[in-house]
Amino acid sequence: MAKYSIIMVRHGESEWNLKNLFCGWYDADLSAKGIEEAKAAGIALKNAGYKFDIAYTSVLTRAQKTLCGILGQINQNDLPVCKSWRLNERHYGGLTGLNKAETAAKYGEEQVQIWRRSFDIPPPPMEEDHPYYDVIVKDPRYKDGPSLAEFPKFESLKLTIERTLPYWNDVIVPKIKEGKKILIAAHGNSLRGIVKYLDNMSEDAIMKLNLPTGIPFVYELDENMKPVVSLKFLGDEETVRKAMEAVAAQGKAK
Ligand code: DG2
Repeated sequence: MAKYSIIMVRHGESEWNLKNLFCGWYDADLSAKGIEEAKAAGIALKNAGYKFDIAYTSVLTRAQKTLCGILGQINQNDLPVCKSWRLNERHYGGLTGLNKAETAAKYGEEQVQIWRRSFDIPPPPMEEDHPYYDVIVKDPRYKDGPSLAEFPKFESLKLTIERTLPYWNDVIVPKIKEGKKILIAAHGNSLRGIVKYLDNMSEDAIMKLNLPTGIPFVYELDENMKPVVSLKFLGDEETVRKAMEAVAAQGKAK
């Protein structure tokens, strides 16, 4: 029997999703469509009657603005919000800023699929001469962590999960168990990590999961935090299916 329920949402479309660029820890803003997706997510939550006690998000603008857009719609602008780099997108390393379709044309769709969706094969590292190295590593939002020693130069999904799960287990789960109603606005891959963990998905199964932008999904959990309902999107099936396919297709050479 379900004891708890939690809502998660991948941010709305970002400027870099729109341009089809590997984004990772680069702080891309929401696109105009992304702002609308955030509002629509808020309206869907409002229509379903959701209210929250705490929200969690990453330190990246696209997730935070999505959260704000949602909170505006559900009249909860004053909701306590906790931000952590542990909910950031996976770090796309040396691929950051490259166009996904051009990268597929250059290295092959199969290689791009490995970089995007394999469980433990990371992208190439972001070297110090990378055009976005300084803007990311020296960003003051990371003054409280990660330390320079633990600052990622790249992340596979496995590595992403290793830094996201402690936050899930040590910070979010205790609040769920207190009975708090929780909303998480984060990223395609940090959320895929949580989904893989909750549903105990195989490495193969998680490869096939592409989370759409801006469509909230529900998990209902039993008293042992095991899912009773998994990945139930607040959107019609056809729209969700098409949105997932569009994300998968971003790695095609065109
Ligand atoms: C995308 C995910 O991250 O890309 O970093 O490019 O969720 O923050 O838009 P998000 C990125 P894929 O893993 O789907 O290629």
